[in-house]
Amino acid sequence: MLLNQMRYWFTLCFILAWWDLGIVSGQRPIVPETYYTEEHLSDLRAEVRELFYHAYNGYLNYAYPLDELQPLTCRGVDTWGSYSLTLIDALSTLAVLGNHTEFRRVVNVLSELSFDSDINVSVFETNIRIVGGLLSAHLLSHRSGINLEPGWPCNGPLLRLAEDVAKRLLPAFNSYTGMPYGTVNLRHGVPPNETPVTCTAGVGTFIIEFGVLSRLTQNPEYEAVAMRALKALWEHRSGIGLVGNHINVETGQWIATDAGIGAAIDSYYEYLVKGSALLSRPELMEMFLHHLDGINRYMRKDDWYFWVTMTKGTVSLPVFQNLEAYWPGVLSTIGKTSDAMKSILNYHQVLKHLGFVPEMYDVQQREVRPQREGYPLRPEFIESLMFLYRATMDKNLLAMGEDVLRAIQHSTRTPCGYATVKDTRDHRLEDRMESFFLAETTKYLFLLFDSENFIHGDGLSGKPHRVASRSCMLDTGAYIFNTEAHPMDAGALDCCHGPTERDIWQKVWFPKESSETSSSDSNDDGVSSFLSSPSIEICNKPAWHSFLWVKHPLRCPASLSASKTWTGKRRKSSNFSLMTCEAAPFMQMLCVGGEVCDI
Ligand code: DMJ
Repeated sequence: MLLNQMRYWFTLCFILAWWDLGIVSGQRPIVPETYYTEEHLSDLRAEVRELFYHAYNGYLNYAYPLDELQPLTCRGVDTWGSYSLTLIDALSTLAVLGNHTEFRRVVNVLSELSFDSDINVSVFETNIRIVGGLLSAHLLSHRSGINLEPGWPCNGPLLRLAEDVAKRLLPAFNSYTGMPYGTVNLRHGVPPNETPVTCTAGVGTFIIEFGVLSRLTQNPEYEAVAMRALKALWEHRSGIGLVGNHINVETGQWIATDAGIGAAIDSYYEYLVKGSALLSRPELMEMFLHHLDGINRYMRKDDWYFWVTMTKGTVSLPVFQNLEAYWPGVLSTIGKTSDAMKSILNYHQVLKHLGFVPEMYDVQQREVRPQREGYPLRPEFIESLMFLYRATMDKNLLAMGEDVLRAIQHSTRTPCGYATVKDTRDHRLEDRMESFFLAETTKYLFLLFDSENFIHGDGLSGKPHRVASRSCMLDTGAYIFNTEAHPMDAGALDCCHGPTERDIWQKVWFPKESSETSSSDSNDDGVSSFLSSPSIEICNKPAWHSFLWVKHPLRCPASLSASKTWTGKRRKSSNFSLMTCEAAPFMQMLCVGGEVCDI
């Protein structure tokens, strides 16, 4: 009996150790190296392609021009804004799939679209899905054979459309703190009686879209409002480096103080990392790393991330949310692949248990949380698989991706599309197909199985492009995905003059005055005093250069370039590296794109 028990424990320990060594290090995979041959992968790509078109055609046939398809009743419905949302959200996926004919057709259709409507919309959703979708399509349009306007990518019809929408969102940022309200009316601005309470992600998820807009159009306003909102959030972080999940944008008071990495906060963290790389802003990466310390210290338990109180860090909710599953993807892009792998294995256990990752899973009880048992076809888990696979090439990640594909095909397919799972315990369906299914879930699935896709360029080659006297390099693989999976080619930002750093910060600090003052009359003293405020350092001081080579150094106002302005809460150790060597493959792509280089 004792011997049997010992044998059992010995075998179990052996299996666990093997599992840990094999999968976590990526050296001895469970999936044999011979599996996932090119032929197999080609079949998987064909299957994802078919899946995409089944849903896309279902939308066109039954729902367009309304926002979304109702896949059980085969009808359409307006959800987020009455602006043909799914069509715009799906556009960059058409480019990734290489369907240039349909891409061109949709671009033509969009030229008729007007956003001058008397409707209230979510500032966050409109930004990530519509502004992000249009900007990404604008930057990808050179691939589709569209006749480009002279001066592209610094102008063009999709850019103008994106700017038109962004302009309609700008009134939301006119709050006392600079953090945006959650809703605007596309014609009349912030509705009277709008609540001043916005979620953290709703404040901190603009720098990618608004940064790209400013760099392409030379109008500093967009990047400035996004930076101002980020700065305000940062200044309201707790003493242990965490942020809550809802804040009053007029007073700066936290209204919901639970801190996590998921719902209502998620893309704030994502945008610090991606915004830093896309726009060569190391200060955003430093902010992220500061938060990461707090997250690892207080939230991380056995590679799950629990909700904790933002000031004390005590666990308030020991759950895993589907929306948290983007986190291993973010960790992969900064080189923390081992941490990423451990969490993805946890999440995969949930998938194996229920078939899908539910909205909320109680880690201690090992069951779904009541009221949060659905799966609305979200992308986060597959998104992380894709990023982690690019970083490790561990074929177990392909197998996990195939698990997702099988589950979607088996349980959610309907005669005209794919439907939300209402309850992951019995796979009952509900009549909704969110637009992110075509923007993100299908795109990440395809990209997971398509190593040769142009998106995965290795940074060693690109397509030179010239606009007037400026030259830039396109299509190097330096693609940064916004949180709706719309890829932005970082190299394209170098094609346009963009505003100066001074113009941007002038606007951040003097939003009202600067709209009436040209940058040449700028007030040096004012800007300088802001730059030296004890919050974030916005210029690239020597300390940064020792970690990171920035090909185009951040444009500090000349008067400040020699000054030492850092007085904020700096990490004690000065020898940490912003981009670890493990992150080099990812950063290399940005390097050729003219962005951040690895060290
Ligand atoms: C998408 O709209 C975005 O990925 C957002 O960041 C979170 N929610 C959905 C997908 O789940």
